[in-house]
Amino acid sequence: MADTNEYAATFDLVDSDDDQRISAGELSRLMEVLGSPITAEQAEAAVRGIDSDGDGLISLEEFTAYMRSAAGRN
Ligand SMILES: [Ca+2]
Ligand SMILES: [Ca+2]
Repeated sequence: MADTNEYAATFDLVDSDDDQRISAGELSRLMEVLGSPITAEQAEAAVRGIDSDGDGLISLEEFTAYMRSAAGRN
């Protein structure tokens, strides 16, 4: 069982325009839906923290790496 697929389902939910990248805007919409709205600055900072290749967007690969390290922390 590849846990990439488990994260891919979450990734697809967040990626509302289906371009296979999560933008700061999509992240900010997600947080609003989850009931914890964040500012555009906070969303951009969060994307920067997850974006390892510096293109300003979160790919599934970057998202998976982030979720794995976040899961390993607790
Ligand atoms: Ca997207
Ligand atoms: Ca990236």
